Amino acid sequence: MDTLRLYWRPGAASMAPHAALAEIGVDYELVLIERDEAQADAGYRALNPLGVVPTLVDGDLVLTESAAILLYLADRYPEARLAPEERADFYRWLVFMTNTLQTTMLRFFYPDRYGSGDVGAVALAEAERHFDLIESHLESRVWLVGEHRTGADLFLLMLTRWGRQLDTPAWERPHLRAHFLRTLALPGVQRMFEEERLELPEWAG
Ligand SMILES: N[C@@H](CCC(=O)N[C@@H](CS)C(=O)NCC(=O)O)C(=O)O
Repeated sequence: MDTLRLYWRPGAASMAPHAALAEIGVDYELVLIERDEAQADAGYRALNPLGVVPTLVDGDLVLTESAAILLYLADRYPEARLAPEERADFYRWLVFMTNTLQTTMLRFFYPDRYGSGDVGAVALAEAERHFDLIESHLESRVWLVGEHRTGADLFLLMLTRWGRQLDTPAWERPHLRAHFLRTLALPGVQRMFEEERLELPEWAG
């Protein structure tokens, strides 16, 4: 069987699939793609036409989009329980995160790509509202969906970390902070943080 290969960059949208691979415990190979390299490298763009990370290669399969990679890994390795048995809420939160919050964060990080005007400021306010919604959902929950950690929690950890750059950092919300710490303690997440050499905030060290 071929080793799974993940094209990645530290702290990027590859964080969640990277943590998922480590949580599964399967062998994987990491291929670092620098920001400028991704756009310029025709070989990489043959795998990922937009020249972004992540891309997962599993034998003949080439898969882009971080949420799709999580869903694929959840199906391929059911014993890792990356998806709960009841799928509806899992789909809802994962799609909300990738389709709504993640795209808002990208507008916040790269306002120039989205036209003129107050793109960044509007995205900032929107992202704050999205994190508030997740915060209230987490009020009575340990994990985002179901009774154990799923791929949705790995995705949320990634976005909570991205949200450290907002005016009110996402993890200043108490339930989001508790969720971040809980998810951070997972062995696969610890391994991903080490492999990506990501710094932790002081309160999480
Ligand atoms: N929706 C995509 C977004 C991927 C994405 O935008 N990745 C960023 C890093 S977070 C990237 O590679 N950007 C490089 C660039 O835009 O030049 C996914 O979730 O996989």
